[in-house]
Order: sequence, then structure tokens, then C-alpha cells
Amino acid sequence: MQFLPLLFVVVGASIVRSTDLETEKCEEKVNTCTIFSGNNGLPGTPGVNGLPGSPGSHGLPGRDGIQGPQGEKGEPGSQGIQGPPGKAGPSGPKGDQGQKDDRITKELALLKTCMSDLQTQLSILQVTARTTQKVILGHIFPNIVSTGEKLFASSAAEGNYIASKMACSHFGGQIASPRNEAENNAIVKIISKLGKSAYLGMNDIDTEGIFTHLNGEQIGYTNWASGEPNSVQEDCIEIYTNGKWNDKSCSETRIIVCEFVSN
Ligand code: MMA
Ligand code: CA
Repeated sequence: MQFLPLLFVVVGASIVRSTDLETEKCEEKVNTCTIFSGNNGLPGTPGVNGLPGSPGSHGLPGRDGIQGPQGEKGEPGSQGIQGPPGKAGPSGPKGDQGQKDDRITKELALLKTCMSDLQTQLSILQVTARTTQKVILGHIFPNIVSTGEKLFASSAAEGNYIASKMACSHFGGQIASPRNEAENNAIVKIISKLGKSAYLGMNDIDTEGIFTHLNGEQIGYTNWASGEPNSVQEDCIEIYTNGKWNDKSCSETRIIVCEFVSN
């Protein structure tokens, strides 16, 4: 570091600190501006070292080294998973005829005999069950007519729709619900003798105009009298002694006719 020679100008204010023992106060003394002109002064003492400069940018990459020698052989890899099964081979030649198995033949014959015996016994049981059902129902319901699949029965007792439904289910059956002409005719046989209409099971209580069976199925077979059904107020069905149907209030009193699944 170099020093500027020649004119050495001192401009400033020096602060002289005099210790006044009495007052213990700092006293400021301002110098007047003085200009000196004379010989060059001695060079100043060298300044302290500057701060180190910031690092330079990266140099260019060096050239690639020479390729090293080949490494040692690696460990063998683990075994692969099993491959898919191969295609089936061609079928072998036909074998010789086997010997007749007497044991199986005999057991088969025995089974056939047992089956035949069971069928006979089942038929006898069915007849007995049918007879028993009819005898028992006949005691409670003296008026019975059977179709292929059902027994229609009445004690000649009377009740409204709800009472009729309850009485029939109490005896293990349900209120008469004909699904074809033969069943309708069976009911007619009973009520024509008793001389009074009966309620049928079907009704349109849930949806006006849509008559359904007790299991919710919409009715298929119908035998409405001319002009029926004719009232939104009449949610039940009565069957006249001539077999024709009329939609009717559910609170009338009618002959109770039940149906039972035939054994
Ligand atoms: C009665 C009642 C109705 C039925 C008509 C037929 C007057 O009302 O039984 O349900 O439709 O008769 O005339
Ligand atoms: Ca009616």
C-alpha cells in the first residue's frame, strides 16, 4: 500500500479529554482549520492485510483415466421360479378288460331293493297322512271339499274378514283363496249348501284397485260378478253362492271357509 505524499492537510476537530478532578466532566475543544505546506512527510506505516478474495470458478475437467482391469467373477444368482406345466402327453394304449366286480353289483342290487321298499312305505304313509288330515279336519270342519292340492273346509262359523283370517291360521290353514276355477267351485260346494257368501283371502287394502293374495302376489285368476269391483271403499272380496265375486267392505259377517295344503 502506498501513501499519498505532499500536501498533508489536517482538517478536523480533536477531542481533548482533560480530567477535571473537581467536576469530573468531559470538555470538548474544537481546533481551528490549519493548512500546512512544506516537505513531504515520511511514508506511513503499511496498512493491514486486506480480506482474502472470493474463490475462483472451477477449472476445466481433467482427461479420463485409463480403464482399470476386469473385476472378479460374481456369485451365481438365486434359482428362478418353477415354469408352467407342459402339455399333456398323448393317451396311452387301451388297457385289458377288467374283472367284473361282484361286490359292487351285489350292493347296487341291494340298494335298488331298499329304494323300492322305501317308495312303498312312503306311499302307505301318504295315504295315512291324507286320511288322518281329513279325519282331524273333518272333526273341526264338517264341510270339506278337496281339490288336487287343497282341502277347503268350513265349520259353518261366521265372522268378518279379520276374524275369518285368524280362525283359519289358528288351525294351520288360511282363508280360502281360489287360484283357479276348480278351487272356486270347491268353495261354491260348501257355501251353496250353507246358503251364505264367504270372504276370500285376497284384498286391495295396500293399493286401491290392485288385489293381491296374502303372500303379496297380484291375483291372476278372477271371477268378478258383472260390474265388479265397483268401489274404492270395498277392499275385501266376497264370493256369492253362485261363485261370482264382489268387492265388499271387510267388516261384514260371512261364512268362514278355510283352505289347507293337501297331504
Ligand atoms: C251392494 C254392495 C256392493 C255391490 C253392489 C252390487 C249396493 O251395494 O254389495 O259391493 O257392488 O251391491 O249391486
Ligand atoms: Ca262391490
